Amino acid sequence: MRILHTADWHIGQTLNGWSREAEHRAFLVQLGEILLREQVDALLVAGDVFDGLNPSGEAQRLLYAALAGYVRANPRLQIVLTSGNHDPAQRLEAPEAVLRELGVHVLGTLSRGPEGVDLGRHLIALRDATGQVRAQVLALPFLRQADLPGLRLGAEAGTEAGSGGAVTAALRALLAETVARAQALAGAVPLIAMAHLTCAGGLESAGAERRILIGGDHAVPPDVFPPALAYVALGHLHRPQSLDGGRVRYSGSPFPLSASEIGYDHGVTLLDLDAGAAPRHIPLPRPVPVLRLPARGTAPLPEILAALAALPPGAPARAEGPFLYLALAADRPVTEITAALEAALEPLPLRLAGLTITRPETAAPTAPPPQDLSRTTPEALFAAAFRDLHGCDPETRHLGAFRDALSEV
Ligand SMILES: [Mn+2]
Repeated sequence: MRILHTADWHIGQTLNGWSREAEHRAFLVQLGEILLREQVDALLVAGDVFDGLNPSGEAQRLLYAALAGYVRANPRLQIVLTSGNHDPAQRLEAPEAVLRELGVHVLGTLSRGPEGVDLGRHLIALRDATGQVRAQVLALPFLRQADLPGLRLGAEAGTEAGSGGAVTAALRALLAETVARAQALAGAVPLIAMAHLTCAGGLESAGAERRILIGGDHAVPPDVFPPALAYVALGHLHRPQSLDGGRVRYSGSPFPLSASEIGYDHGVTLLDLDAGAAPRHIPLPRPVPVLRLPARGTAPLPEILAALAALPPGAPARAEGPFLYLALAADRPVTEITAALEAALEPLPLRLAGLTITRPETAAPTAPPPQDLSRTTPEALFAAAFRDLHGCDPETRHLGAFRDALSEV
């Protein structure tokens, strides 16, 4: 019995206006090959299927075509998709009735019954090739504040730490009660969970995924997942990583979704229930290179231009070319930098994904100490700030604009 765990597809994502559809298409093809090659019985997608709350027709077409292809290639394949914080929860599960006929379960929102979480919907039996139930999966979507009974009282208690503790306590209670009922229904077969949240001890993917859980900056410890869960398939953090000895795991996203993720070993996770082995990470090739210049920190314009000139020749067309993040240290006026970059990038088949221009940090120690405000003028402060930002004195038109603004204060 083999289960493939993946998450954070972010179908429909764009970088600086550039579509990533070709990369998603390539990933979905690779995934189909892995499903067949590894003889996977069940595919779990733990949230952030789509990148935004309003996925385009193309994005939806891509998803459903891939799902149909997987089921066509292996009619016994079971697929479970849950929502992440990026997904349109209601829309994701709108085609639920049709997908169910194909063995595809989609859970965007948490359903409750008189007993609590509706296990008729959220507990899904996974069968092996012979049709025997070999595992049960408790499929939980991204949880919102209203999904955690008792949270509101604790959250209103005040402090950040207090509300974080309240989230953990409320989630712990929900999982304890739900898993206990699920375990009773599951009987002897392994119980697996899917969730989309930040788990403490997880390595953050800086800048890309805020610590989001139920509208706050909260991370929960891995032990909120009761020991009765043999495996917890998580989504939300884009770097593949194991917690609690591999029992709780982030599969990571299939490819970098921001500059901070370039160094991640992106892939999917294969879980072999019969072998009883640790989950196995299957790395994925990058459909398109994602570059950052420089690799770390910032560099001045001449260094960046030299690095651009040294890049190996890439794709024939820019629309398929590598993504490029640039981080420059401002050693001259910003307008001069952007003009030089535009000229340097024009003939290259690169897609600019992001550009930051910052003052070099070495400027800080040499900067004059803060002045006594009574001994300076607003205009002198403006001129100093302008020089600091652009590396030259403000022109008459800049001073004129400043005086206009000052007169309106
Ligand atoms: Mn995500």
